[in-house]
Amino acid sequence: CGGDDGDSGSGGGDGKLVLGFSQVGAESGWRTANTKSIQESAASAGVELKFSDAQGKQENQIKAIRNFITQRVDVIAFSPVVESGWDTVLKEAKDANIPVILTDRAVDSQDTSLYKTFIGSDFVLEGKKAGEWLVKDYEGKTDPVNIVELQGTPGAAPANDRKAGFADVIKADPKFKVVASQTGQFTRTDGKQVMETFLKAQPKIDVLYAHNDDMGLGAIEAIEAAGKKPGTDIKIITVDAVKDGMTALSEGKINYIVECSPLLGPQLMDLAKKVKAGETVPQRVLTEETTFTPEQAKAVLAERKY
Ligand code: GYE
Repeated sequence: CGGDDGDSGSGGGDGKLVLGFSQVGAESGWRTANTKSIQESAASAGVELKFSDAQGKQENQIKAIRNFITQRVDVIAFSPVVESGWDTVLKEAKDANIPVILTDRAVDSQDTSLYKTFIGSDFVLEGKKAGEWLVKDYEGKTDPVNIVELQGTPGAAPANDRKAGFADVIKADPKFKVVASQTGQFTRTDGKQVMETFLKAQPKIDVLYAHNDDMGLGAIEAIEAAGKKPGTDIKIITVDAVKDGMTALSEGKINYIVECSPLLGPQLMDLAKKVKAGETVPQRVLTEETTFTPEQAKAVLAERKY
């Protein structure tokens, strides 16, 4: 059906909505739960999902998006591995009349007409919540508090924003010092390795702030191997609240987790259908989230699905 330019996709032969989705990879428990949510809700919403795993590489995502354009899927959704560098391929999708939904992570494109909507968390707010817990925990104390930070993937929205939100809150009190901050790529392996180097290089670490549970869990192994008690000798704050993180929290090895929900599938299918039908959708759809202390983790652990 080449030659026509008006239609926004060929659709499935059986009238099913065809959704092309480019996922970041499988770097964390969060990501695994997110993939499962998207696959399961596509199946139950009767959406034909073309799923592509970018293995952490932007170039793979750009290729996948171009393939979706060639295949003329109805809607393209993706979770951008980094924030920058999307204008060209998004313009190609727009020119092909294929609507794009940003899922989980943002892009920094100035032209917001390049995508229909963005569904996901407020990562700055998550960083702020992490900082606020810390400020409260050290209330009334004056000694310096040495913090090490494990950042997510360089250039990714959740890494940039969780760092910024946290820094913004703790800067109000000069006793808080981030003495080391490095990427742990959102993975357990890197979290462990970078924490090992922090422990060797830093004479005194009071707090670890990890941008996700997996890096925190890797760091716990390094802390224990160094003969220290995670959660006691070094306080630990993480983001996500996946089951393994919540288990460590309930055991007192993590002190506080800021929740980031990976269960975006049902809302994504809903938005994809609306966008395909030409309905207007909000530019921004925010995920609802909470925070957990060890006591709260214990109370919900049994029912935690991911
Ligand atoms: O926090 C982290 C994952 O983009 C919100 O990516 C997501 C983040 C999540 O690897 O665990």
